[in-house]
Amino acid sequence: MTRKLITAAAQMGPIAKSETRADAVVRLLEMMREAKGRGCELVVFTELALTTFFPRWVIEDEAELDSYYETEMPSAATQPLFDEAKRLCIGFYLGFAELVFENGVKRRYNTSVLVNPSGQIIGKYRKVHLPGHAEPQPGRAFQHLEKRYFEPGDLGFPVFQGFGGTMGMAICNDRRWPETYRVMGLQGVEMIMLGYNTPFGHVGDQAMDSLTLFHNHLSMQAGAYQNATWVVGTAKCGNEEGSPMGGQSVIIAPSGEIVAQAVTVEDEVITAACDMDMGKLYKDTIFDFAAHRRPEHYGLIVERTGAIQPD
Ligand code: CDV
Repeated sequence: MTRKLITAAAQMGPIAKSETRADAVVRLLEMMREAKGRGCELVVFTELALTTFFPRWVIEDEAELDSYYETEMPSAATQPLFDEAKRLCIGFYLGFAELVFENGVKRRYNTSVLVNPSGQIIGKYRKVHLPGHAEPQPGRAFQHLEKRYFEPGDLGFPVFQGFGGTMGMAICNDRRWPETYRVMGLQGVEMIMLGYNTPFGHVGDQAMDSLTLFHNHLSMQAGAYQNATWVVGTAKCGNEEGSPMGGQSVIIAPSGEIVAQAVTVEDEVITAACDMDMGKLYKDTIFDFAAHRRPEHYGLIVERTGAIQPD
């Protein structure tokens, strides 16, 4: 019997600065219900799904900055998502800005949680690869100040047992780094869920920026194939406060093939019946890590070429 996980990526159009969390939650609930209506057991929301993408601005006022973060999950504003998930018996991945006090120190993370169909959090991840800058860059229409507003995640890349499989999480820029997938691949991951906010024109080089959507898919398809895992990539997209962001949310099979793709830059639910056993074929053959990976030789090659230092 195959393990089928009917999965949705709930792409989100822009969230205006003036929109409240309650407004965002209403939109997320609508997509959750649509996903359930299409038979889904899991819906993957995006990165920072509750507010506008605030790292595009310099925010000097601490109280204003804090207002973008969640200090508890669920909170009064997000509890309806948990209640509806339980009522509908559907799980979800949700990205949000997290503010915690640890030993009296204020810490900020770009975080996601995995919630099971009983409405319980079964996994938490904090974004490791933070793009952009800590200081505002002159001449940019929009800043990208993730390094200012978050610290790198301190939870590693754990996997979680749930939804009949081995589940992993990543957030946006993580998807460009092979380590993200490989660390979870080495733990036998079968589905990686990730949300992203990818502004066009981020690099400022026209040729590179014109490849934004290509690179989006390239990274996720390679990560899926090379680690024999499903990847669900969910965008926040469209023109948000004047900053255009890429869409093309996707569900990618362990073969590296895209099996569902969004066609708008608005709220849009895409779905796929994911065979969680599909990765096994790849894990048992071309990507049988035990048989074919040679980590003990990687250092030797590095030392001989002198190209880079081994970790
Ligand atoms: N939110 C992100 O991590 N965005 C980055 C952009 C800035 C390059 C991304 O990798 O899509």
